[in-house]
Amino acid sequence: MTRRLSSLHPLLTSLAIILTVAIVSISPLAARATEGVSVEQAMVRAGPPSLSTTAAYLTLHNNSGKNISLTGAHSPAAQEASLHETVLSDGVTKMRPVPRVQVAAGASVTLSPGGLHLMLNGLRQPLHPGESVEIVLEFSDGSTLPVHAEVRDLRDGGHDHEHAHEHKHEDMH
Ligand SMILES: [Cu+2]
Repeated sequence: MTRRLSSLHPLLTSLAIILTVAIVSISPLAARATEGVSVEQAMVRAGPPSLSTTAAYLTLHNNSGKNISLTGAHSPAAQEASLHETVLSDGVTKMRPVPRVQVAAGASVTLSPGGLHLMLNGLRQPLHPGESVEIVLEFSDGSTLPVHAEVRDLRDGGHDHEHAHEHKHEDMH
């Protein structure tokens, strides 16, 4: 897959360090549909209108006989999407880019608050609870899988780590 640096929106300059590591092509791939992989519980975190970055969560089921990896995503709702992981390091919650998330044959992997997630950077419009956001998942075999994620207000359900995570996105330089 060709990886290239797209022009960065000024609001995203603080995320440049992340993006240079975890850049994902924003060009939709003319790829075949993913076979044998299903998605459940796809959701996107709602936020205030000023929010330019948010996270998406979902559960992947690999019903096929082959291992496959989620390698990225794109969405019409955001300028960029990338795979991230929230980790606790020396008592501080940080997030870091993840190049791929393997889903072994017959296995399931959940992207959830406080762990693996999809970052949506450069939101094109505010996301309101109840709306649906299309996210196209990209896999290691070159296939893609479009999913519809429901926008949910997850702020009240988050714990301290997740709040720290949200702030980290805003404060990262
Ligand atoms: Cu993140």
